[in-house]
Amino acid sequence: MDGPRRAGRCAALALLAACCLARGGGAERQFLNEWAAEVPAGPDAARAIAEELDYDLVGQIGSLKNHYLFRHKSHPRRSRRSAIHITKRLSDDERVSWAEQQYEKKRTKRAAVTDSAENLFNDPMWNQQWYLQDTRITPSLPKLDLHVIPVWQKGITGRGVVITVLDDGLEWNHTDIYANYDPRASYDFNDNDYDPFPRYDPTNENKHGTRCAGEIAMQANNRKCGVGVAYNSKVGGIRMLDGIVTDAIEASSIGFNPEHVDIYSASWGPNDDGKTVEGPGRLAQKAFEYGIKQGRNGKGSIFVWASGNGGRQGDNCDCDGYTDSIYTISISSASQQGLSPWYAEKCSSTLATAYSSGDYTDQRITSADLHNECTGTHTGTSASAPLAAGIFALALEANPNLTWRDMQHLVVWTSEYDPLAGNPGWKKNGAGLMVNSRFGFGLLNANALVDLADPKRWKGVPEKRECIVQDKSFEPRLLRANEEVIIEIPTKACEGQENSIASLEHVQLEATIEYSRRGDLHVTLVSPSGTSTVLLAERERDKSPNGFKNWDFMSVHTWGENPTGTWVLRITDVSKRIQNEGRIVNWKLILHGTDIQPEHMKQPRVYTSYNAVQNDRRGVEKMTDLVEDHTTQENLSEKNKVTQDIGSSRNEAEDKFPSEAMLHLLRSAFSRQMAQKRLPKKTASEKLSIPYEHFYQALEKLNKPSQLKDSEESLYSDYVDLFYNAKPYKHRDDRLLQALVDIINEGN
Ligand SMILES: *[C@@H]1O[C@H](CO)[C@@H](O)[C@H](O)[C@H]1NC(C)=O
Ligand SMILES: *[C@@H]1O[C@H](CO)[C@@H](O)[C@H](O)[C@H]1NC(C)=O
Ligand SMILES: *[C@@H]1O[C@H](CO)[C@@H](O)[C@H](O)[C@H]1NC(C)=O
Ligand SMILES: [Ca+2]
Ligand SMILES: [Ca+2]
Ligand SMILES: [Ca+2]
Ligand SMILES: [Ca+2]
Repeated sequence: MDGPRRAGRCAALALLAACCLARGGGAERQFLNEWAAEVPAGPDAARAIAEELDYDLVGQIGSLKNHYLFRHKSHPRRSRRSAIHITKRLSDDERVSWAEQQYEKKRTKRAAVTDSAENLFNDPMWNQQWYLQDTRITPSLPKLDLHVIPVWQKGITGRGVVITVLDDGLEWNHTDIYANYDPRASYDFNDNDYDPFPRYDPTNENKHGTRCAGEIAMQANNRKCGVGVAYNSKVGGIRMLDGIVTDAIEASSIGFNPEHVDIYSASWGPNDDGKTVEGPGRLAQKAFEYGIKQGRNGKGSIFVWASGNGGRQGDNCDCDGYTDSIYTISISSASQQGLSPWYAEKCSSTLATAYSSGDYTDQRITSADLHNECTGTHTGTSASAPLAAGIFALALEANPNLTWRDMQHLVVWTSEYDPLAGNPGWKKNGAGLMVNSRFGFGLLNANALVDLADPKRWKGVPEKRECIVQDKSFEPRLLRANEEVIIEIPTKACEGQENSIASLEHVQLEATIEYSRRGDLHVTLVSPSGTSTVLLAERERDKSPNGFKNWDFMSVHTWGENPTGTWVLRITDVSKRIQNEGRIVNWKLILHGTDIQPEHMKQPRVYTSYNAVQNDRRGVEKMTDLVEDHTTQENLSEKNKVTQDIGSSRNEAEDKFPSEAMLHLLRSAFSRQMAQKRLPKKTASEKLSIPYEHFYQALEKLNKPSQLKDSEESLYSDYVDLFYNAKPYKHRDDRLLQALVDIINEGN
């Protein structure tokens, strides 16, 4: 009788699969090997009972006098049936006035009720927007979102703020976007007209811009798709990726109508193939500088940039001059599980993180889609940057006077370490800030950011200064494999000059390095406070002999530190390729910051548990948590065992050939993205004819590089090269995963 009612409720809440799965067998109880009993004679009697009847005495229950918890020594820890005979034996004892076996109390119900945001909007996909309102009720998932709802509840929804998406066009008449569409923030640089409407084609190649814009500004409460982060902001589209991209087109897009546009969101950049080193050309660089100086009537344009999806290709965003720029707020991704996804790139210029897709079982991002449709499968760092842009729009509504540097300081000071604490690579810098090359300063917290931006609270940061540290007598130094070059850089940070710096923002190392194999170089910089930052990490695929020519390696990891003292630059090559050689020709250290500490930094940053205030169910669901984690782990370890077995027992014959599933997977995924004639075989329209379980296995393997056979690795590599050669593709969505998701969706 309980079952149908619950089922009905599930449907009503549109929590569907997750809900009904979690409810499992409905009314079935899980009994524990614990009994509560009232023993009026007190603790000595309770101890005696425990002894005689084969229990451990756990102790008094809270502050309830004469109530004790007993744990049975031989009864199973959990069972579906109550142990009536044990209960009877206990309650029949004359020293016991009452006894009851303990069972697990489902807390999901209460949790669902306390999800007050659930019915905030009538948009059909609202309940899938887990990164805005956490609807997850699987206890093994952390309870997290971007804390946007509390901002909306203050009436801040992006009103009066203009954002434009630099991409492949915008389907502006989409009924979930149209009301917020701003023609003055829109242009088509591919066709040179004022209409950024995307070019339709059979593969819907140009869906990307519309999806990104939807994340920001989908209308709320219109019974269509979902809800944008800044659902009352104005959004435009710059069509610039659907054609030949030139420096001039980039510059025109970056510098489009900067008095009118507040925020530019870009989810593209140089190829994420793991071997490209490229930054903005002369014009694009000037456009950035112009926007920073003149945009928003001198307060500076806000440029939001996706940090890149080349993780699987061993790429690092330190070789991408757009995300590496001090003018862009570079955003990386975290999965629903609070983990760094497989496509994410590491580098020291990433400022913060927003949610996006992860493994294929993780939920993805909801948005508007081409042909007036909706999607629940937007992926990659592409999907993270627009969420950040939406959050910045909320901050600008709260305080339109924020400068581009105010925004970066706000991000640094309010992003959260706690929800991503389970990942490796965190360090505390000399200013007490937690930072990680995967996530920058952590997960964006919209509520904290907007609160701190409040004009009553935010004083604005002091004027920016720049101090350049050089060694005029430096002679080029030789670099070799298995050796390291250490350069000590003592500085007083321009003390006594008008550009002296006491509190750091960005640090750039501009260097020219010649080397026979660029991808083998590793560069670290240690600050006077002892913060060690990787400015360049190895890239296996980068065999280029071209080195770096006046490249700016940028780091935000020493933000807030005092730069006075000795910096240590260390260049190494641990590849064991002894033929490698080259030299560091020149370098300079560029310190950006302020002469006095910004007001908000005078008290140290206090890190609290991310969900201490809202959404915290960890206490409530502790018991269920344990159980869930237990099963999950068991299953995981079983899975691992299986994989390991396969791994260790694989023979040489197997090693030579990639699995059939892998082959199909690569062909199917890449065929849609490449010119058909360039494919290795006639596979373009080949139907996926492998069982789904194999398909998923292949996908899983691909996501975990360590499980790939050498032959599969090189096959993947060949496909990636073909892919990038066919068309320098600048989109920052996770092309492979996106293609696979599309295949699966079509299959169903
Ligand atoms: C949007 O414009 C396109 C191109 O003119 C048209 O085909 C489509 O029907 C329009 N969509 C809506 C929802 O009006
Ligand atoms: C923004 O700055 C202007 C000029 O300094 C001031 O008049 C205005 O009140 C400020 N607005 C807010 C919201 O602080
Ligand atoms: C985990 O394993 C248990 C026991 O082998 C099984 O009953 C359960 O369905 C599995 N759960 C999942 C999610 O696969
Ligand atoms: Ca056009
Ligand atoms: Ca909507
Ligand atoms: Ca990249
Ligand atoms: Ca940047």
